[in-house]
Amino acid sequence: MGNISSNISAFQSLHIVMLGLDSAGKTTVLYRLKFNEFVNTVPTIGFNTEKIRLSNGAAKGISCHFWDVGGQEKLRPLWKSYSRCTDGIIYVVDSVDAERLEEARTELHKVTKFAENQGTPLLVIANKQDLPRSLPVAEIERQLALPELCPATAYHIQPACAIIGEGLTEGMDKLYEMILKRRKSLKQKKKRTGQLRTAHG
Ligand SMILES: Nc1nc2c(ncn2[C@@H]2O[C@H](COP(=O)(O)OP(=O)(O)OP(=O)(O)O)[C@@H](O)[C@H]2O)c(=O)[nH]1
Ligand SMILES: [Mg+2]
Repeated sequence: MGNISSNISAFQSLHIVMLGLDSAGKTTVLYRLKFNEFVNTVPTIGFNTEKIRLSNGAAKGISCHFWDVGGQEKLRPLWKSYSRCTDGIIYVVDSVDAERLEEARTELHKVTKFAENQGTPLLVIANKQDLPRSLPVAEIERQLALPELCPATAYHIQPACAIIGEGLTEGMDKLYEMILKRRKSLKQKKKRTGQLRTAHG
């Protein structure tokens, strides 16, 4: 792929929305990426937003504008508007909370079905992998029914521990890769449509 950061201008920010049930670890991920250290959080009422220049991995130097929306049930109706026209969606899951995986699946499938989100690349973070009873990613992938998502939605599931930041660089690299791929294919599609229009006068 060459120098990955040359594909998106250093001045252009990617718009990323972070969703997931309450207590999954979204805000912990956000501040881990921002400060590269653990920050104690309180439940998010509304949203947090941060502009972050990624400092590691293949996406190093890329600027991202993150929107971290609260996951409590009463806040979930907000998810739709926050996920409109984003470059990527991060969906954080608590890998220990087996009882709420079905709820997490229902909410995730709702989000990816909004017309605006069809085809928006999805990074699922299987968080809290440091805890002894955490489920393996393959099991989480199955329980979230990720293979049943709309075929246009590229996804990657990443095991992680937001407390120490493990897995976050790999996850962001994959998301960035999927975003670039989607941009390229949308550009080619636009070009082909333009050529067809010219050919048919
Ligand atoms: N053991 C462990 N705990 C974590 C991890 N990530 C987050 N937590 C803890 O999980 C709790 C909830 O984390 P938050 O980041 O506030 O969760 P959230 O998804 O933002 O929750 P809402 O704002 O309510 O939607 C906090 O006590 C975090 O310290 C992790 O990787 N491992
Ligand atoms: Mg939060």
